[in-house]
Amino acid sequence: MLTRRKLLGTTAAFGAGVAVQALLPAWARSGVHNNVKGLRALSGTNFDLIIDKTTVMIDGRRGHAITVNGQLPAPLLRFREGDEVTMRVTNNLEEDTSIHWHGLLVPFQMDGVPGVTFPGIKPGETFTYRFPLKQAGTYWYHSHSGLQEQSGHYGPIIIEPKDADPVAYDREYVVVLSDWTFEHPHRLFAKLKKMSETYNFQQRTIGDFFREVREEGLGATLNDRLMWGKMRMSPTDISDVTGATYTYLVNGHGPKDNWTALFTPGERVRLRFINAAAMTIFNVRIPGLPMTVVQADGLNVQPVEIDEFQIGVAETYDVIIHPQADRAFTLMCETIDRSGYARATLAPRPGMEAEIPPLRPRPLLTMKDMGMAHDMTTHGDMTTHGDMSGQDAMDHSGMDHSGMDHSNMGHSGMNHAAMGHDTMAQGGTMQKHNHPTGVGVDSTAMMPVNRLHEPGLGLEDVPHRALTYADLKSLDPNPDHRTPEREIEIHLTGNMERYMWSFDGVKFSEVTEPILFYKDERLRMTLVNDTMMSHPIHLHGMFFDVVNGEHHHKPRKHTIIVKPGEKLSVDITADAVGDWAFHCHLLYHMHAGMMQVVSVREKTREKAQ
Ligand SMILES: [Cu+2]
Repeated sequence: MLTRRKLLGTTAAFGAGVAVQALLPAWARSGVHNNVKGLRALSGTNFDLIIDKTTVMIDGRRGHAITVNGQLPAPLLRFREGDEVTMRVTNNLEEDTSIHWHGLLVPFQMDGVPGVTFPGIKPGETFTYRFPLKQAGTYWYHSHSGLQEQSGHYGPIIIEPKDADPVAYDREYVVVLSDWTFEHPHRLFAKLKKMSETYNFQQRTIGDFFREVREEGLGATLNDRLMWGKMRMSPTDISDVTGATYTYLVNGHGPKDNWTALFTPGERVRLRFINAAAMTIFNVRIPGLPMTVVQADGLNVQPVEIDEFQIGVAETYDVIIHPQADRAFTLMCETIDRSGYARATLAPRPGMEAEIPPLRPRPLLTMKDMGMAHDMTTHGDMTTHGDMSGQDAMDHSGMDHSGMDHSNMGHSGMNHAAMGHDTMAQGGTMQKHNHPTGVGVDSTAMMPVNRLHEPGLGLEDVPHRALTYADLKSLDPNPDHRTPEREIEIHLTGNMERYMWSFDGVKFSEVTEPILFYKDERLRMTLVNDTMMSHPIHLHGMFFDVVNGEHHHKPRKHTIIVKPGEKLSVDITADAVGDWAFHCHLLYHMHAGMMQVVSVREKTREKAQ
């Protein structure tokens, strides 16, 4: 067994540099001129995984990680569809741990969420997971205990298809994106609680103010500032943990470490992107090289060629690239708030590098991100604007929606035709909020819109093709074509300033009942994002069929980003009896309460009670 003492001994004997390469799983080592296939990834049906504390080097700095078999990221597990696998997980930490198999359809007792599906793995204990593999594709695994995921407890999974792979490629690499901090995650969380904008150093400056006054006029600029000030929000508040503390990693390598993947010009290379970050949404591009998306969240999609995509925390995308030139390319993974980047290199030979594009200007939030679909900031009629900031109508927390006088809002004076109401797929009227709106809810979206046809915050105006959820169509027809019998609406809520996060205004520790699904029913879940942040929402045990059109090739996902001010729907077939975690995959949002339990029960039994 690999103990911590032995690892430290290794470090002392060989020096940090050598030991660090040795700590990395073979597939994550830099410049290995080989396929992932055939390397020392763990494969087969029986696995021993040891959770321990390990010293790691990130961009030349020493840090303390929680690792699996001493590795950051954890070993690549290579399974085969149809096999039954057994994983013996031993906890060498001084605290409880767990492993959740993200996106895998397993019996709920094997799902690995402490307090929901099992008690967790105590220090010194070994827990045996055993389940059949019902699916193929790219997935990952991570701790569901405390904040361990932030410290390195995550790794990739590839499940080989039982039948021929519809995707042709000559070589493949796993690209695990993550965010690393040298701070202790609990300290980081405490700081967020104390002041949510601790890490938001990208405030607008007085220079910005005068530039805006020049462009927009003094009245409009002041009104805009007043409105943001009144709401106690900042339009630069895109991520609540930023590059101020994070180093962004590709396969455990910081930007300076520059993880390099080799190719021979003319080859078709499959890149399996996994966003294993705790808090970071990335925008991924390879300047000079188009990418063809072939898989999303483990399931094949109809190929779509793009130049950039946004990947939410916990999502996966497989892309094919076809580099012809004998030159290096930069794999550029810019954070959504543009406060930093993860970077790797694709090259014909080790040691080659390509230019790193500069970070693009940070995006600013708009009124649309507040669920004000009219996007009033872009309207010339600033009297409406002024009216709104001049009354307490903007104080959402204290607002009585039922009694709201719409004429005060200046709707009558608005040019509705010019506002793109046709895009309001589900939200043509004022949004209802039938949930508690106490101190934990500092805003509610009044006019949320469907934004599935938008590529994600900050990518609206890029001069190239950026992937949208509306572009995704599953390769196979959806297994269940039934029209949903029932719709449930769930609001993503929060109070940014107090760092409170919840569903329907109730944080997880105060939830009294699970969300009930009935066995084998087809239901529609509509998500309304009342906050100004993008939340990657994840349901365990079942896939979401993303309602991006009235066809039978809806993309099936385990995680979906709900954009600020967005209202979107997913259809679900409740075929997995048990209790399932349902949460925002931003780690500190989940930790603060943006989590619930979905309970799938037999309807007859429920009625009998
Ligand atoms: Cu969230």
